Amino acid sequence: MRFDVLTLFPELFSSFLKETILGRAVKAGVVDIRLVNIRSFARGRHLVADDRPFGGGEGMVMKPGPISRALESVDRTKGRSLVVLLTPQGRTFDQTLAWELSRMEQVVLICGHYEGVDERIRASCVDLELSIGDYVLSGGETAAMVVMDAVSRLVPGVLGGEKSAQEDSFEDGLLEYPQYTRPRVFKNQEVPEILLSGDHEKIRVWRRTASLKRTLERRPDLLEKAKLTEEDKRILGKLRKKPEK
Ligand code: 9D3
Repeated sequence: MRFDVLTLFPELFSSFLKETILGRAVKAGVVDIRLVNIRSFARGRHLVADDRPFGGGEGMVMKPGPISRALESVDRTKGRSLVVLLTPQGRTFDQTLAWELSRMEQVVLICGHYEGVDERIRASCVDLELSIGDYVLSGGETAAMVVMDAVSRLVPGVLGGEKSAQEDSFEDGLLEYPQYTRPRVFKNQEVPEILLSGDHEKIRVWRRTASLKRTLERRPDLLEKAKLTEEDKRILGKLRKKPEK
């Protein structure tokens, strides 16, 4: 899997790439990340990459030329490749999209900044526009990190394989059950007795029930798309009748 990140601020990525799982995946050669500085494709003595909006208004817009030339500098001849523009107007990124992107050989991420990118880039070069959620960021760089983090851990060989990624919360569409470690008592709160019992079947049912309860209480919207077994449906029925349990 290869990511090409087009940005005006490549330095923002350095600690992210050094300190995360992604950094390890890069070292292991499973993921390749190339940072392309858009500014180095700008022209003139001042390498200007942004300009005032036609029609007037606040802020600056990223010029199409530098982004277009940066994109042309990226080798896109080696397999399935997708050009993604990170923008507040995009489709909201989620785990389903993360799986789809993980099946690409190459994802080119264009990070906008200022008020955004000249519309003609979107129209002529972009395959997919992505937002990471309904809040205002100052640019696409942090969004690109979010996308690379979520996608790369699904690539076989990154996290210890697809298997562990599949076991995660959101893969069955439910929230995770609560986790505990030592000590057994912390600030007067005890670890649920059942987790110390050694009865693996009881623990499994307790955890599944806790997952379903949390999802019902906090994210009932997730239950509509969740992969539920007959056992889950039975547990949910009980929880809906006795929500205090
Ligand atoms: C406050 C400025 N806005 C109103 C005129 C428009 C605006 C322009 C550029 C708002 C945010 C941005 C920068 N954001 C991104 O590039 C971005 C983003 C985001 O802000 N939220 C969620 N996902 C993404 S992906 C890229």
